[in-house]
Amino acid sequence: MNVYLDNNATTMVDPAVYEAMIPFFSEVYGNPNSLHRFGTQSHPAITQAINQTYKAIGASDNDDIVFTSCATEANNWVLQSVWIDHILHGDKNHIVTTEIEHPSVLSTCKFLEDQGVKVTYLPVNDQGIVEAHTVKAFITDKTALVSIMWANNETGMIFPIAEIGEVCRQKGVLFHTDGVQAVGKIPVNLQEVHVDFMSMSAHKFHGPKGIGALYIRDSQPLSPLLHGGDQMGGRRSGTLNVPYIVGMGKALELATTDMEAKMSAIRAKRDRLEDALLGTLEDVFTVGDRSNRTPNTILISIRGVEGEGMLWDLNTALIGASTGSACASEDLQANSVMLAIGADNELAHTGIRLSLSRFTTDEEVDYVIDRFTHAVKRLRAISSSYAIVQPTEGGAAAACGIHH
Ligand code: C6P
Repeated sequence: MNVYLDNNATTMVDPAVYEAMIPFFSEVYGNPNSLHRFGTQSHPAITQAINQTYKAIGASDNDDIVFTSCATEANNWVLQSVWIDHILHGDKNHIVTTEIEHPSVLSTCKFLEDQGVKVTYLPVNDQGIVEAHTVKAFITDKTALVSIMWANNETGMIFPIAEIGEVCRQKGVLFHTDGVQAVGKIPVNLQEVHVDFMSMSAHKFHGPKGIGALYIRDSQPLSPLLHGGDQMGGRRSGTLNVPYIVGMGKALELATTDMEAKMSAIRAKRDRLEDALLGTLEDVFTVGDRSNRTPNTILISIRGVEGEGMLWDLNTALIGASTGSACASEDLQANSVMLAIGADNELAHTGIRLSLSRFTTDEEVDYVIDRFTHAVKRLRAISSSYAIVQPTEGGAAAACGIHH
């Protein structure tokens, strides 16, 4: 049996999404900016995708949604353009973010620090999130932007975005959230929370890779990152990627229709898997209270078992998982999110991220419980260190908010 449990890295394209995209490769292929019918033919499908996207995230008519090549582009765009508009050409000099953002935010912040911007990287608490009062304490009259993810890609922990948005609104500071791991997994309604900018990526919710979007509240000005032919109302130049835009709209519609039922089904499988692993194995810990986690995610630590060794055994059993974010999977560093939460170095080398999707079956969950348990026992049996590595009473596991 092949089991894919790395859905926070990327997802399978839903067959219905693929079907919807096909005509726009070889039948309706005109440039949507052309005035002839080959170009204008695609307009209804683009409009439909835009409407599907607005509806899925609760955007209103005054807001803009601009399609990008990915969330990395959307994150770069917000941070770099706020720097240009409000720091280079304004009187601000400060950005607030967290220690555990995706590298597309953290590396851009490092780049901006090199340009002289002051960046505050807020530490996370033992649940791997930042509370609104902490954000409030670090906002100054020089703060141009707060950028905080909606849900973390490694732990699945959900940040209090409504409260943080309210703090930013009261303080008059722009608020960007990286919504990549939230959109399509948990309800996102931008009429109910105050967010100025939100990044999304279609391949995280069964859409194609290579398409994302930036939501912009109330048509706020934001200098473009890509200058050129003034597509998307001048916000992002470049010929529209019609098949992928159609795919993103369809994927969002599918993910958010009957969302509660879809989420409950995934959550039930995730909880069964988590309970079985925690119930069967000694010295294993999962990160964060699961009532505040995206319903598909488990980050599990296994004392005495290196994450990479575990991945190898799982891969041999045809199970795809990860030690954390896919873009950090080629180094053998400790999991930086676990370290930020307070895990010790040894524990932070043992994290395995299991992320399910609506296509994960009960049979697959049973198979993973069996093979995972087998792999842990095998690796511990050949480990020279496991026998002497024992958790201390109320020690690292409790201190880092890792739940047993
Ligand atoms: N995280 C993971 O394994 P792109 O690649 O641009 O579509 O999405 C980037 C991105 C931005 N923000 C968050 C919170 C993300 O999780 C990701 C992608 C993958 O966790 C690949 S590194």
